[in-house]
Amino acid sequence: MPRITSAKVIVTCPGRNFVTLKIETDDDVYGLGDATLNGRELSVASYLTDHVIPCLIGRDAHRIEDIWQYLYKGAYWRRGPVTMSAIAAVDTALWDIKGKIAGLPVYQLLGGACRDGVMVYGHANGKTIEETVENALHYQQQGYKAIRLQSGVPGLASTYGVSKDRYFYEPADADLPTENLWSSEKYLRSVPPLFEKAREALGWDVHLLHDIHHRLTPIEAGRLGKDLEPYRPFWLEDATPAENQANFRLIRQHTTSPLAVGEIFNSIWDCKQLIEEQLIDYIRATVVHAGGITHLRRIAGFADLYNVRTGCHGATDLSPICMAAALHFDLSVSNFGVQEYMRHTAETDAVFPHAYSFADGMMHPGDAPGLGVEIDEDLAAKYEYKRAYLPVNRLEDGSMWHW
Ligand code: CS2
Ligand code: MG
Repeated sequence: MPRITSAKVIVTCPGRNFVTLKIETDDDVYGLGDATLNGRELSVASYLTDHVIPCLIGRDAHRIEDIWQYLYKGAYWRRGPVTMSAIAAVDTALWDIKGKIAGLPVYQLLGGACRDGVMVYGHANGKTIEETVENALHYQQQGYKAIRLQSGVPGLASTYGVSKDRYFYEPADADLPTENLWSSEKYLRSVPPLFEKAREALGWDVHLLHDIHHRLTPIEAGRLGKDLEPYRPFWLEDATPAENQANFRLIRQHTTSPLAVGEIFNSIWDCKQLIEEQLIDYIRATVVHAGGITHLRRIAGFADLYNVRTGCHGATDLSPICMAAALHFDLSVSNFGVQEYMRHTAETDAVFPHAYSFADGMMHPGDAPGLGVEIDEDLAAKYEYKRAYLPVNRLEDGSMWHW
């Protein structure tokens, strides 16, 4: 058996912060797992270094399920983003090890490919509707079959999802949170014309997505969903905060626009009611924040019973290791829907050389044994951790709002 001999956490900042767990075995095989929690990175690094790594030494690296249960049940304190990101990092690294020892890409261990490639969606955005539509046309020309549309809101200085740079969107933008102003009224007026213009320019053979980023009340979300129905959105994401899962009943009663939620979920319990009452169509939980490949498969298996498909989060704060793990999962899971793909910068890709590839709107994890991602530790060491926070959001009267 491959015995775990050592493990360490690597924190690096090639343009943005990433936390990586590296587990080594006496077989000379090592595995990598992403442990990045945007804006709270060092808490997961400490959780791993101070509390998890000492418990791993000497264990059989092949016992993935048992180690998952050991870390989840054994801590007594269950769930939460820090705990679940740490467990995810261990789990991901162990799948990487198992694949390398077997000489197989991880998707083969998960049952093999059940599709030829993974449909991904890209992010088109702009300050105005015209700019966003123009940007979306570029994505369409590059072969994307699914495109997310986010546009500036007239009367608001800035909004979620609109980048300063044309192709790279990085929300964690300052060493203390910047403050944004928000108006749901202004926003609600701006989205239907965006979709109208986008359909005119892009036609109907492309999926169009939109992220509300938790900013509406359920009844407002119901109205937006209804207003967008003529443009057939692929999904409306994070329409309203989901701590109270029953809130989605109200949205569902008012619209047939498909709903996606869950990038901040970290366990099956965060979406149990949403799935079992069929209040959503896509579950956005992903490898790093929802307990690794092992737990994500459990969520997907449960979702499959209710015709809910997967749509893993894939923003730039999820490292290439998470991206690779998600692609192995996506390729092998029966109820796959779509995968988010926000390209990393060249600096990040150089630190994490990887086997996954993009062509014609589809991605593939590649056939290297394990996950097919490396970390260049010398290069990683050159980029020191730099505190960076997501912005906060206030209404125009100064009240705190959901970002
Ligand atoms: C997002 C993210 O990709 C998305 O849909 O909502 O950009 C999200 O804001 C960040 O991942 C937060 O860390
Ligand atoms: Mg989102």
